[in-house]
Amino acid sequence: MTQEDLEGIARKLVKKPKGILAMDESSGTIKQRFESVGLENTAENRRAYREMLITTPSLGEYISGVILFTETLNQKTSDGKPFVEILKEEGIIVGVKVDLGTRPYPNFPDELVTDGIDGLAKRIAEYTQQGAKFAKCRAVFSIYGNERPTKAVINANAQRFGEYAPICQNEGLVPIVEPEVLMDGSHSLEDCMRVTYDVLSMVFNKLLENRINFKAMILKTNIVVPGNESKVSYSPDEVAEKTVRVLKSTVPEDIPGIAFLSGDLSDEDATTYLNVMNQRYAIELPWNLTFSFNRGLTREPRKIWAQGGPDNFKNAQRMLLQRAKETSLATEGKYQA
Ligand code: 5MM
Repeated sequence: MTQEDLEGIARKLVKKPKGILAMDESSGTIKQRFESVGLENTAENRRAYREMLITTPSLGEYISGVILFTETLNQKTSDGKPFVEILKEEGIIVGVKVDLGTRPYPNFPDELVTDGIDGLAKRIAEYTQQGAKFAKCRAVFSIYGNERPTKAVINANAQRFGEYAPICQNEGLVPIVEPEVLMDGSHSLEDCMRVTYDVLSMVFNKLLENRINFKAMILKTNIVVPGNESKVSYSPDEVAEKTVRVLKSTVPEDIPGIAFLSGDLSDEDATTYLNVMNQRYAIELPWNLTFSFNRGLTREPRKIWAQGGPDNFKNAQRMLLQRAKETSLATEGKYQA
């Protein structure tokens, strides 16, 4: 795969009016999501759930790419068709989560660093054989007053992105770099703004130092919002203005697009904030602003599907398509609640 090929894939992934469906929950995360809808976390339930998402008719109208968990790459529908084939037929680009989760950082209680750089090139060779064209690696940062995240942990995670992204580009995958400032806690909008600025600045310093081709990568990050325990609320205009302000001062112009995660936001808020950013700022921004939601697209479909039966299977797919359509409209600032 040449650098031009990778640049083309990156542009296609963020081209409006489409965005990315992140369905790459690791086994621990999907356990929690299944438990909340009364399902057991078995390998067959995970496969069947992902079959429901992937076989949604016309998904490719709104979705440019899906991020799969590694176990899903090789899986098939109940009647034996490989998931990767179905996605290709819909024109959807296949991606894979390549990080191996997080672990505590020694000497820094309650802070996490991302694992998965060791042996990455070798694993990527398998994933590209299985049809993957892009990768995703995520680091998480939680805010606790002015104490956390520490500079050391921001630096450690940024360094990992600086290693991960060139490996991907050299081995033929477009890297999605996902630094996520978590919503957990009572911090203010200004705290989130400050930390998101610090994190993105350091991440892009490390990427630059490591000679990444910015045209062949995608940034996936959080919208700038207060913590989920904060009592203060802000208008979508304020959220959009703060988010865009941070991005403008940290993200290089060569990046083709920024795909937001939905985090702990409601479906409605996540879609509205993306919509307002595109309505107010799209013209002046060098990158496309789109989505790479997990919860914001799959929360409602999962609840419906968990009730079981063929009608709920179809209704869950209708709900996924509806959420994908609404969020797609938001990439063009045309969403109306
Ligand atoms: C689906 O969750 C993804 C993987 O998380 P774990 O490693 O914890 O299982 C996650 O990276 C996800 O792609 C992003 O956070 C976006 O999801 P949301 O729910 O924030 O839109």
